[in-house]
Amino acid sequence: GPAPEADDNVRDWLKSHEAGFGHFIGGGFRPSRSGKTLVTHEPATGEKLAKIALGAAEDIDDAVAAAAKAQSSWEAAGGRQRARHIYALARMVQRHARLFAVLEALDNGKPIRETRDLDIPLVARHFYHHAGWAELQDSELADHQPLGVVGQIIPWNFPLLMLAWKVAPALALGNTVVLKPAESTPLTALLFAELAARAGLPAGVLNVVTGDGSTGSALVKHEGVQKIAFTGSTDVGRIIRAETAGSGKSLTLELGGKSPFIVFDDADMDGAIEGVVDAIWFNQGQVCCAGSRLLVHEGIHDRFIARLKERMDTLRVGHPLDKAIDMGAIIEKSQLDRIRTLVDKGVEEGAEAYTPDIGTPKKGFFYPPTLLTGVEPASTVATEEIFGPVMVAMSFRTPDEAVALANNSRYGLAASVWSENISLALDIAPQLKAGVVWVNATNLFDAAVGFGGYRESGYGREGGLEGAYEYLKPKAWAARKPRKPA
Ligand code: TXE
Repeated sequence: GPAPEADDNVRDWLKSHEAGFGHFIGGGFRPSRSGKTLVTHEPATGEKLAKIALGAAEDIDDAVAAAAKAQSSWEAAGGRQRARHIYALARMVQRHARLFAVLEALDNGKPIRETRDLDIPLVARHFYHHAGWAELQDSELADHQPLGVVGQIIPWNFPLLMLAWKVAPALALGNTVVLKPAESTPLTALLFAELAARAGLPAGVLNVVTGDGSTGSALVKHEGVQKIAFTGSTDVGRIIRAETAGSGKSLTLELGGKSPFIVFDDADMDGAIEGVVDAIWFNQGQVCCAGSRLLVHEGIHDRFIARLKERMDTLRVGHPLDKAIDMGAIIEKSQLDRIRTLVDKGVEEGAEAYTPDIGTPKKGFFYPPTLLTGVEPASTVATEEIFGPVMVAMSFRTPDEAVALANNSRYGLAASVWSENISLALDIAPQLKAGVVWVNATNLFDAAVGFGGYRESGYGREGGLEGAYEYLKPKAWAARKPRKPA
């Protein structure tokens, strides 16, 4: 393919931090107290990308202290004043959109087309939207109070977007934040912090402590933190739930998924094929709400699968900065190994695997788009989250069977229904156990809509009014009329 676009600005920025990135605490950068560091890699090449600080309990202490110190004035500033800061962050993201988009593509391995057209614009939209909530807080939400210092732990699949989902509502509604980015993708959070300070965000309001699971765990256990908001694996979600139980901390968890993508025999076939591409090959399938279980009506199953394979033959896998590619790199070697193991397991359990003969780069961590057909509903690949570019396909006979298959999961994040018969789609949608149902569409997100799961996909919502309430505590109050003196 064409040579990847070079980006001098991003390379310059990385070069200026060659000695290593610090934690962002109390408005400035500083190394870990222990002096310990971690190295991050570029998924597309496997080469070293940056050196970051490895945070431990004492760094979390510093960050929580800085947030606690900033809390009262941030809260007292009121909604109007906070809204100004949040609007400034939104504009700052837009002004540096290109820098963020290229850095995110390098750090995560996802296509620049996605970071440029989806991730970064959605990040800006989240800050604009939540600036609106800050404005309204003094009136509409006046009977609610901020929680205080909140701890936020985010994953690597949408690094800056997950920051926005968490930081925008928390700050807008008067809380202060200690954020722990994923160990493999901390760079856009660090750039965000650097630019936020320049955009005038008061010191201590947002703190970023980098590190791994042990750093996250120290944040979860810190007594000065009023709430933990976590997005990541279901296993870690379970640990955090246990660790916060009885602590009085609020908790929101956004965990894994195995979302169904249901195609009825009267569906618009071209639309549904493009829907599948978006559902499972967007971001290399590393999407919590990826439509990863394809349920097709038996009457069109074979034709649909044949068409899908033809479409797969046209997908291009390559360097994230190449604008002509559809899929970039997998985040790291361990995830690549996990995907391989699961696909092998699927074949062992009787499924047939299809991968187009399109080639993938030799260097770096790449996996081709893959389709497993003839999958048994109870098999490993039909029930476990693969978190990679692998679709598993099954067929159904009746709408009831489609619903039963769709709900046969311990997860419940999203679902997608394809039919030209709107009464059928509207009959199916409420029966699906999922936090969001898309009809003749997939992966639609907006800052105004609460996102979150049923069952083991977690609880709590991010975005919109429901998401705003997750960062507030309601206050009921009543007073007796003073008695008149006799
Ligand atoms: O997630 P982890 P990993 C799923 C997906 C993937 C699997 C493993 O199936 O294959 O998880 O990915 C921090 N206390 N998802 O290992 O470990 C960690 O440092 C506190 C789905 O990357 O859950 C990182 O910042 N924090 C998901 C964050 O948690 C801890 C997105 C997520 O990492 C911690 C990512 C601990 N004990 C993976 N251990 C989604 N819902 O979108 C780790 N962390």
